[in-house]
Amino acid sequence: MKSGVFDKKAFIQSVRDNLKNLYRKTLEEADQQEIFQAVSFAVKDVINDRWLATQQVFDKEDPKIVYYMSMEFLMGRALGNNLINLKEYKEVREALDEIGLNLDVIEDQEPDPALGNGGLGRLAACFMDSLSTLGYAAYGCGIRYRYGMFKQKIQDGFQVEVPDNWLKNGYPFELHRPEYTYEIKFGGHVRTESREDGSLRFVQEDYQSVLAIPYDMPVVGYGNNVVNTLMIWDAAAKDYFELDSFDKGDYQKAVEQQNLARNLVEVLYPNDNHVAGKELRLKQQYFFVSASVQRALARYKKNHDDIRRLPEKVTFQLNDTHPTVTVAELMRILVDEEGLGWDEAWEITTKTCAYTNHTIMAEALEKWPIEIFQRLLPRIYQIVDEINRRFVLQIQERYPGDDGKVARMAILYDGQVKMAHLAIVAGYSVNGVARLHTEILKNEQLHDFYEMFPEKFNNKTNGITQRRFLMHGNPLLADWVTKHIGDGWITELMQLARLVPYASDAKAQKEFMEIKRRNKVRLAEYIKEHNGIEVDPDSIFDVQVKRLHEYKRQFLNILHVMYLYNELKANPQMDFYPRTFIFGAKAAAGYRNAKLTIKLINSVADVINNDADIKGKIKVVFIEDYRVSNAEWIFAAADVSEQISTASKEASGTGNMKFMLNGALTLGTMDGANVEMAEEVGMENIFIFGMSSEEVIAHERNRDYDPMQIYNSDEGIRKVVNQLVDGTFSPNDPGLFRDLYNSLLNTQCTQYADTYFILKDFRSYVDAQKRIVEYYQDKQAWAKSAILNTAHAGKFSSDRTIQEYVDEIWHLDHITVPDALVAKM
Ligand code: B1H
Repeated sequence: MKSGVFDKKAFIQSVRDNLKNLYRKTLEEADQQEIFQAVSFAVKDVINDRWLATQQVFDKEDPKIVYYMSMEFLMGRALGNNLINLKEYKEVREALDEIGLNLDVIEDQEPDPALGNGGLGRLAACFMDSLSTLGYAAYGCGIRYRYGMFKQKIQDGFQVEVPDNWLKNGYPFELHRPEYTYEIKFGGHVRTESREDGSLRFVQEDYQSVLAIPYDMPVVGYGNNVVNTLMIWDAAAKDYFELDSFDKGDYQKAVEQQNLARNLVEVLYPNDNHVAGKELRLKQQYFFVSASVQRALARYKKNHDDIRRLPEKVTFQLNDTHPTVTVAELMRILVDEEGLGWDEAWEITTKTCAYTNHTIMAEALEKWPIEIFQRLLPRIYQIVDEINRRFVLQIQERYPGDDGKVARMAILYDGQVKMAHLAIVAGYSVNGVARLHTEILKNEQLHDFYEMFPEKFNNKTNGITQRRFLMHGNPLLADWVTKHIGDGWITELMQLARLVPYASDAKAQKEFMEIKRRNKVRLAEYIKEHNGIEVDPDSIFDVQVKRLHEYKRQFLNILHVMYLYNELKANPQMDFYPRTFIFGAKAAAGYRNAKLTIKLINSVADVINNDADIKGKIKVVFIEDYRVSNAEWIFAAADVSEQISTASKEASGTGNMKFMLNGALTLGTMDGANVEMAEEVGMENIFIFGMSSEEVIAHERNRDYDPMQIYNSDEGIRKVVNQLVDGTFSPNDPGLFRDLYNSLLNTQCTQYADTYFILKDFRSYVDAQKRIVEYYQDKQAWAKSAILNTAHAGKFSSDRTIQEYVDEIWHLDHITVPDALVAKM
């Protein structure tokens, strides 16, 4: 199909043709899934013209390319987003409407591609959107997991994990590219031989190999014809066909290789901010890294004959330490295959790789046992060993006699490979993801490295794409914004500041809150349909949706709900504004306290929602299977955004930004990007509570926090804590929540009682909650603050973040794809 002005008739014809070719069906015979497929193929046809044209521009202009290396890409549904970015959303909706089809229903047929856990994976997806929209050449490099993030079912209040078979019906937006297949080698041993010139050659032998086969997915830029590529790798056995021959000596090996290929890309590890440390995970890492680096270098070598100039055209951004073997794989190829000397190869590598840190949580730091690492990746291990040897010499030269430095900084130490150290030593840039986080990295966690390489450290505060999280998720508000300030915000979110004058305008306030109400009704209907719970759209929607983790303190939130309930029970006549507490969260399958917290939320919900005494003034809802697609609706409907992590623990957060953009008021700690949000919106329009990161860090250092003191002296707190074990919320099994109780008070059970300072921050949280309900009842004040939140969300566009990466780290060339080129396809 031709580009340019969208042709309704041609589009519908394309849908009909697709139905005929795919299913031999007419429009009338097809079911909704088939229609989704047919519509998607029609959209892909439009995309492919732009995709081809973009590739032609790449070939002609030879721009520098960023390879965004990530174990996770939490893309969410593509159909609606692609239509938005093609600027065809409304037109396609109308065209489908004319033949009796509803785009909402069709969009709802698409599985959520959930190849990621939470913030880290979703950030990668937002970055891809912004890279295309800003016109930069980029490849996202990852794994095509057969099963993505599990589907969550709630049974009897407990989380049950169900496999996410997202490829079941075939995924229309992926393109199989077997012509870019590469071989990946695991295990065996390294033989050293001499070359004629006397130099050494390293050959891996007796290895097992798998084939890496890429699937490409288009990433459409907004209204600019640019289509970048997400390349995700599938695995296949190499000697598949040789399996038939029993007489072949290597039968056993062939079987093993087949199993390896089968297991490798089977499933995403469902951990957020926590490493599993499983051997298969390391295999996954090397698998996609090796394949991606090979494809990147093949592309480079097609147009360039001097490998020394690689850093001028290629940069690898490491999304956390998970793809850090990139460094060693690049060294291997440069030294072993390109025949460069170590120093030359190191010079290139250290100008090509850059590292983003996403967390300070100790349990998320990747350290591999040397035994596993060496056995699985013998040649890569030799290279890491040499990098480490040279780095240790450098430390000793800089800090003579300081063994502590070596112990703290070496890449190989205590029988472990420390991936963050490798990434920092080899990277030309090390960045944190919010200002506070970067400062903590420099002053605490990575202080030794900061002292040695201050020039590498920089901050890139995270962002989100407004195309998905406002335009697609909240069309009513998007149209309202456009009505007031035009549509420039879609690609320049700072323009939202032009809404500021409307914040004090009575008519604008009324319209804004009316839109919020309609979005609350939309969510209430979703909740009714999926949870069977009635919620009142005129109550305050107080929302916490994010991965379940102790540091994010969903526990604090639900303890406060219990506290409010106690107050209301004790005094049913009290003045009480109706509140709906909405939760959504997946817990890692093996994370016991997290799963128990889900059960607690559901148990509290059962008791409160069914207690006639309180007349429905408090409702508690746990939304099942929180994911990108329902998140868009949830953000749009929130009044209060709960961002209540223990200060210093949440590196940035990005959900916080999505709520802000949609006009919710934040109730949060001074943590992560909340700090910068407060700065943008002003302290009058945000509700901050709790300890500062300095206070938290000081208590951790001094180990002087005693939750028992608080428990003993505060009756209200004591009551809710006791209710965890007195059967109030689990009459049939009063001991059910004992572990949560212990996590607060019992040093026998956890290393430190109340590790995340829940009791310490409790009173301050209660107080902030009080302030926020009072404020809500001043309709005008609230509406003004809500509009100001949207108006000041401009900084938090991932477009701004990506532009900073480009200007300060990647130095990419801007590209344009002219309409005329697209039309020629
Ligand atoms: C974030 C992770 C993470 N930080 C290990 N770290 C994982 C660590 O599977 N693993 O091993 C998976 C994920 N995820 C998040 O990144 C931070 O907690 C957020 O604060 C931040 O906003 C987000 C994006 O930078």
